[in-house]
Amino acid sequence: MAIINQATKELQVKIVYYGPAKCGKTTNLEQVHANVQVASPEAKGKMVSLATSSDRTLFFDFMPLEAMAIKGYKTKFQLYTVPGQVIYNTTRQLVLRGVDGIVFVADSQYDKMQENVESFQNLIDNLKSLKLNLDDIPYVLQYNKRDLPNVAPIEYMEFLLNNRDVQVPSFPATATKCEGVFETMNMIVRMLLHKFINLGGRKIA
Ligand SMILES: Nc1nc2c(ncn2[C@@H]2O[C@H](COP(=O)(O)OP(=O)(O)OP(=O)(O)O)[C@@H](O)[C@H]2O)c(=O)[nH]1
Ligand SMILES: [Mg+2]
Repeated sequence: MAIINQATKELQVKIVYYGPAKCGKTTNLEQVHANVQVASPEAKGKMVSLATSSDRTLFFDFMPLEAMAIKGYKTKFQLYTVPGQVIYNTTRQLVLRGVDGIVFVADSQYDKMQENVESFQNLIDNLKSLKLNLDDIPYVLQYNKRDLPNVAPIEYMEFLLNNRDVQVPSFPATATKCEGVFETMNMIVRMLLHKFINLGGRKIA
């Protein structure tokens, strides 16, 4: 769970964007970086892409973001993406270490449904290998690329990906136009802060 430094009143939260290759994870981060409104220039760090070839992430993308989201606490959000290509599984496991919240980005194109489902199962398996259970981690779904002509209906994607005991918030998106990008991020942030406040409350009590 998040790193809470009581001395410096700092909360550090790690959010990982997960999903199949080319579904639009890096694009989400690029849009956040380009369009986020911050109180001061220092609040938004540089976006770092480690080992990228053309538009494929080979290691991860990283972007830090600071906010005074909870009274008295400086909150540092660390946004990461994983490489979606199947062969980079060890890297995905590495990036998932210490994860607090997950955005699962699915590709809405009909012919990507199998890849979406396999990537979602891969997420569950990789969390298991870290002794984590998806049911214990706040996560949201994003159905990206809604601008394309050959997309599956939202209901079908919900049936495939949002079918666990507890349904989670899901958002249609066109990341290239920044549609749905902030809706998705704001929700995972809200869920994480909620979890933190509840934990904090219990600790104080
Ligand atoms: N039409 C359309 N294209 C998109 C959308 N979002 C992303 N793309 C394009 O899809 C391609 C892949 O996007 P990325 O953001 O690099 O995908 P990724 O999930 O980071 O891919 P990996 O790093 O390989 O896992 C790029 O050419 C994007 O411009 C969208 O909403 N609509
Ligand atoms: Mg990428």
